[in-house]
Amino acid sequence: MSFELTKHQHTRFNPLNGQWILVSPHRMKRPWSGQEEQPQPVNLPEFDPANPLCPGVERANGIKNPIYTSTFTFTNDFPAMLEDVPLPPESDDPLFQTGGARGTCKVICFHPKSNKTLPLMTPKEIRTVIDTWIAEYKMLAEKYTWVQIFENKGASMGCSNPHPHCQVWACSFLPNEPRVKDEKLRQYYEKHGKALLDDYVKKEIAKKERVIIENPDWLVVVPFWASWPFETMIISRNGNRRMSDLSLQQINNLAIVIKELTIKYDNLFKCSFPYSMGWHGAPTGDLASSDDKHWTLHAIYYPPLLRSAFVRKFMVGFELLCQPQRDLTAEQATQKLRQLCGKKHYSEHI
Ligand code: H2U
Repeated sequence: MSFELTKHQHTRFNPLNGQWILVSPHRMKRPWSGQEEQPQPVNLPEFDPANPLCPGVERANGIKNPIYTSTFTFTNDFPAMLEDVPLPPESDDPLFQTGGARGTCKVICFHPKSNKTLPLMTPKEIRTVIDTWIAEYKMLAEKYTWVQIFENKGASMGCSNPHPHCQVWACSFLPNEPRVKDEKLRQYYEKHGKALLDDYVKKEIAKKERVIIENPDWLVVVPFWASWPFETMIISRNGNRRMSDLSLQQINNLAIVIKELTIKYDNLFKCSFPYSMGWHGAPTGDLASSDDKHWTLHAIYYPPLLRSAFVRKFMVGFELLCQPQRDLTAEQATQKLRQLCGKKHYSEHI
């Protein structure tokens, strides 16, 4: 019996974090359940006077939002990090180490209407969101080592408010994920003289097995090492290292890619597809001037759904105690996402 990637169990290496995942394709009774979803209508009102993210509504801190007509950014009223706080004393006990943590947290509303999500917005409106990301990023990058732009979409991903929005957390330290990624990317560059993700993009374009969308500026793939069933990455094809490097054309093409990918996601199970997504690029602040040739700007989407709008994957048991495991291979997930329409949202048919 000879080995087949989509048939036989194996492990795959994630070069971005040095971790392995277990792939068990034989557990898929059939390559795809073929289950037809009942479309999930989105019944949110355009405006909810009780929603503190809506235009003109008073937030928890008593401040009234402006009647905004595009994006709107404010400092989170319940920030996980404050700018000016005392630092903990240094400890020489290896078992009770602490570190300083200063930062700020912001909320960016994408649109004045509560019933809009990125796939339902126009490319021009999405461009404005990207412009806002870049503006916030540039501002915070001057002071902070890491600026994390992220969107939690859907209650199942911990999103506390249905109004379309994302968050930006900027901090004085390099958090775990980017710290390990920085190390791995640097080691690869030192060994091969090229950026890992630049090489990866070239290889994925040649192989075609995991490509969902490509244009001259961006590549969307289900990464070879994906652990969530429909995990994807949007990777810069032009060696950008940070959000702040993007040209007008790259921003325009990114808006198109985000719309297409999120329409595909929504069309997969005919629901407003939940996910946690965010951008990773070279560190900033005190690390901005250090060597960053090993970095390539990219976004990662981690969606929890597995089989339907209601059946999600949990990272528990073996995954929590040992390593992530998946049944559906990255290639099967790619096929499914690739063949879905990325132009027309399912709700247009309801
Ligand atoms: P999430 O839905 O991803 O939790 O983001 C909403 C954020 O909005 C959340 O972090 C903030 C919450 O702290 N928020 C305010 O800052 N002020 C409010 O009046 C309500 C919500």
